[in-house]
Amino acid sequence: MSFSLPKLPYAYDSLEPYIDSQTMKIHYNKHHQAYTDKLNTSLDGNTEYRSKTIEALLSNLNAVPEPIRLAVRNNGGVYFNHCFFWEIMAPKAGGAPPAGSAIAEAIAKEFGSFEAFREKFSNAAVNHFGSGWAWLVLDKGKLEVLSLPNQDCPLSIGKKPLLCVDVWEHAYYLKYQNRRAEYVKEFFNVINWKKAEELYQRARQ
Ligand code: MN3
Repeated sequence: MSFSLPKLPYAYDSLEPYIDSQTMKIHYNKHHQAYTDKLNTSLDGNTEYRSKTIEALLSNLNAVPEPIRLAVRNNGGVYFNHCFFWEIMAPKAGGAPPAGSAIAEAIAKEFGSFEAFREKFSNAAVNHFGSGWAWLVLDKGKLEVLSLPNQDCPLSIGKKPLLCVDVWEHAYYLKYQNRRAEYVKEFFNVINWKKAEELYQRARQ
């Protein structure tokens, strides 16, 4: 058993023009593949951990032997984050979550409106210093927007991920160069709210 690159749920060019085909190809085939390989390598001496789910590993890092804990946190976190990121985007998606959906109602309740949420999430992504990710998570039944540095994953701090955007430069530089704010604005055109709704329904149980 080992961790493998998940199947991309759409074609490389299907998130155009918001996420370009070349970025998708490199991000998925090169970056995510390399993270997957590193995760497996970091478990070479502890192969029993390869049969656990990545969620189980990241949710309980203290159960991972100390000598490989940091490597699992980093390589496992970045492996999971990318698996999650591909799923939370979709072609012909984006906009606001469907009216009446549980996540739409929760967003309105927590942030006041979808627009207020969009602003908060976008600010978290744009203003995050250096590499990392912005997230919408469920924490003890409450929605929260946060950003985490580098490879860190909300599962490792007890929060349930519902949405994320990768703000490492490799995620946007080919198309947007230094214009992270424009990338984040366009990201809203590819958010898979159907998936986010499924995750929210599961997370709040
Ligand atoms: Mn990335």
